[in-house]
Amino acid sequence: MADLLLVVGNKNYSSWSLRPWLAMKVLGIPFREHRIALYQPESKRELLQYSPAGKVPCLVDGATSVWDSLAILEYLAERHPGLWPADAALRARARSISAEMHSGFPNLRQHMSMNVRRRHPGKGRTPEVLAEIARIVAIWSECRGPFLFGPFGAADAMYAPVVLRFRTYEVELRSVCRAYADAVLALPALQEWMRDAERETEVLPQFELYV
Ligand SMILES: N[C@@H](CCC(=O)N[C@@H](CS)C(=O)NCC(=O)O)C(=O)O
Repeated sequence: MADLLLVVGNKNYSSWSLRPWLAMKVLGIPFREHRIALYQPESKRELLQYSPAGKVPCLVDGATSVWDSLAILEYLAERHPGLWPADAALRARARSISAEMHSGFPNLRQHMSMNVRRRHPGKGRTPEVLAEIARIVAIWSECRGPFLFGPFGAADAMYAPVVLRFRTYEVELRSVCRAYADAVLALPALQEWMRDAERETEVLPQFELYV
């Protein structure tokens, strides 16, 4: 895995891209990154050069392409065991909440889309969103500290975009959940991602929900 290439989208908006990017940065896995500005006339053609799904993120390891954020984390975990907890029961829970995040929370995605540069306090709080936030609070309430299962791992990478959504929409958190979100926000790698997002100039109207 000497020459990994991670293809990502706009850092302001691409919640899926953030997951493997953050995991690789925090674990110190060397990689080159290639950013594709999404939803431009040439974007799809370029995406398809890397990923048969035509989406980011995509990890290229020599002749092997791995697409879809959870599959990339699993691919990395085969070589970096620290991404999942060593204990089998904890590993099962970490995988369960990661899969739950991967396939669930449609209302949160729709009404609180990731937008690092913006602040929309109080927006997006439909009853369905509030129910999904309550489920996330329940998951985070079992945080072992400083991250969900102690050291930073794949489950934290999966939930990092939610930490950024809660920042944008100023979702109030208390005690252990606040401490968890703050620990994720304080990661130098996440700070780097946020700085990169601030510097981007593309504005994608479909993700600018409340302007
Ligand atoms: N389930 C996929 C979702 C990937 C996805 O939807 N990526 C979006 C950006 S965040 C994308 O590439 N959209 C570009 C397009 O569909 O043209 C994953 O986990 O990686």
